Amino acid sequence: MVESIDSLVARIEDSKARIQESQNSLSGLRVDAKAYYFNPLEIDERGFRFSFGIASLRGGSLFPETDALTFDVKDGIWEDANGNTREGFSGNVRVIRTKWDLANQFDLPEENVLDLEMGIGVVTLEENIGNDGLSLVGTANLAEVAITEGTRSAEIDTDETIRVGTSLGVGRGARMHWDDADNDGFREVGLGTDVPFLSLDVKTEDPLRTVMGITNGGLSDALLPEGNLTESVANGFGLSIKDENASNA
Ligand SMILES: [Ca+2]
Ligand SMILES: [Ca+2]
Repeated sequence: MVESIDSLVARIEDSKARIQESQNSLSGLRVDAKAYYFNPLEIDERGFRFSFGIASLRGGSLFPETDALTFDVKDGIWEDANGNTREGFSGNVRVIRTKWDLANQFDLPEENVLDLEMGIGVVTLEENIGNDGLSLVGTANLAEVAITEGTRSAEIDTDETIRVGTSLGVGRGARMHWDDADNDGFREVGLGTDVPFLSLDVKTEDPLRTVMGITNGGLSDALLPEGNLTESVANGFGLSIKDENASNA
């Protein structure tokens, strides 16, 4: 029996779609794992870097970041695990540190962010700036724990996350954030600080809504109009905070 060209094409298209689907689900699980690694001093036009450790994992679905006895120094220009570029200096020592994706663990709706970070013996020295923000941090913690809660979705233009942590250690830190992690054209801008016993970072796609929420004890959100308020106000002045060229804009 000769199959009609139309049905053959339909079957090929169907197979292609299924292959793409399985590739997408696999790429979501891609894990960069290193064990007993030693990367000796590397010097080139981008700067210098060296790292070694017992175990380092990036990209797992439940534990996207885990380090066991790792030592990492970078100077110059580098790209981080999320594809962001930073320039400056970064030095990290981690006896044990992990991030647990609780939103994934408990099958929360996809837009929810709920991360728990835990570390023992963590030294952080950051003096760098990049496309996603800037960090000026010098901390040494015997133990640290932090929780991040909020939303992150290309379908939402008012995403907000807050990260609150506590630690037993010394040092200070300041951060500025301006990444657009969900590529929806609205940068998640914000500030962060580390002081003894407290670490705090706030990121928002709608700074005006966030500031009004903070100044009104969080009650205003239900009373405010939907959509990105900062953008609405900017539009009133003939301006826009949205990058229409972003891939999910
Ligand atoms: Ca968003
Ligand atoms: Ca965004």
